[in-house]
Amino acid sequence: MKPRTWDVFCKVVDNFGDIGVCWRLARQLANEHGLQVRLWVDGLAAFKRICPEIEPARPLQRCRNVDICHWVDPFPPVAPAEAVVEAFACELPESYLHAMAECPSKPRWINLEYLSAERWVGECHGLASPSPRLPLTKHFFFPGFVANTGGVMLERDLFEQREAFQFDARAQADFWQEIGLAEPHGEEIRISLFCYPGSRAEVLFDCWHTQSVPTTCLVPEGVAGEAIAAFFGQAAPAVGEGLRRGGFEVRIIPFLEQDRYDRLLWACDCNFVRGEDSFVRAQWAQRPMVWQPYPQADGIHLHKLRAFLDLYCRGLPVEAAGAVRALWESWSRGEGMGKAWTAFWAQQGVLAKHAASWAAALRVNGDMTTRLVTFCTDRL
Ligand code: TRH
Repeated sequence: MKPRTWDVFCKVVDNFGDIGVCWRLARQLANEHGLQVRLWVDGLAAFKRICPEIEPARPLQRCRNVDICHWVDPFPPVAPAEAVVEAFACELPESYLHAMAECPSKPRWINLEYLSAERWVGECHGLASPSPRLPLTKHFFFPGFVANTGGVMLERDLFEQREAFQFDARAQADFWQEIGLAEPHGEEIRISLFCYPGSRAEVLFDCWHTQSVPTTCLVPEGVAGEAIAAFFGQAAPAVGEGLRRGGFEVRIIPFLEQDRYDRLLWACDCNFVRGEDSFVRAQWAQRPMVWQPYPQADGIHLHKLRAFLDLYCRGLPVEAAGAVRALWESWSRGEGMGKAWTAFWAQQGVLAKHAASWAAALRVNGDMTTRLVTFCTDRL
């Protein structure tokens, strides 16, 4: 039977990916599947960055049909939901686990894992892990890009919304105005940049400044500060302001609400994204993209990068595939991006077409949230 009540547990470790993924999942469960959802979050301030309606001082609030609960210690005595999602092994509160164990009909317990294109993911997706001390079994749910994984999140109407936006010049002009920019003029290229600290984006800035077409780089507030200082010799300006050198400009834009961030990705000619959720959103945007995985010790992130590249570059002509690999690798390693960008952008047309066919193929794989609901209903 389909579980009707859901508890999603999220610990904000660092950055925005944990809450970004959990918020998207919670909204989909509530609004597309009509389920009753509580989202337990320990960091409401980070949450507010991607959803401005959140009031960090309120321990309980309802937003977009989801009950948002501040996850505090000690954890309050609550009746567990019929399905429990523990995001990224965040460890459920002990008292909640015991309450789960006491339920006559045990809740379906899912550990939602990190997204990866590595092959082992398919082998581990769906595996059961019985608790050594309680009569409960946790199941691992792995998002991924191929059929034997849990897929990636895709809202029901996302393709239609994106298409309507990308074919509507007025909607795009309105969006640019909302974030304080005029419409792009002539051949101008707009690039969004969401990267990790220490990314050496100044090397790219140098390259964009010497290319013949005017280029505007849109940087969310708080991102790439060191690179801006290194290139312009001064600190990043305030939101809404920019720094210019020749035909190249860096513009600081506000950190956008999650759905508006999608619009930014849809509106730009190329998107630099990172981590997990922005990475997936850039794929749905169907524009040339550059991904930077979350940096991990011993270069583990480079294995993840290559595993995805192996999938993503299938079907691309050799030269374009080489250009994608070279830029993505050099961006993650922090060297050689200048030369790599030129070769990458020379393939712009091919990459734009490929972005659309990649998204179409990924869509066939199905939406992760729907697959999670089906998994909990049919398999557990
Ligand atoms: O912030 P991230 O680096 O998160 C990372 C990854 O998830 C990584 O896998 C994880 O290990 C680490 O956190 C702890 O990047 P990510 O995943 O792209 O998450 C960013 C979220 O912020 C995403 O939901 C999009 C959202 N966002 C906005 O809503 N508005 C914005 O303006 C921007 C730039 C991002």
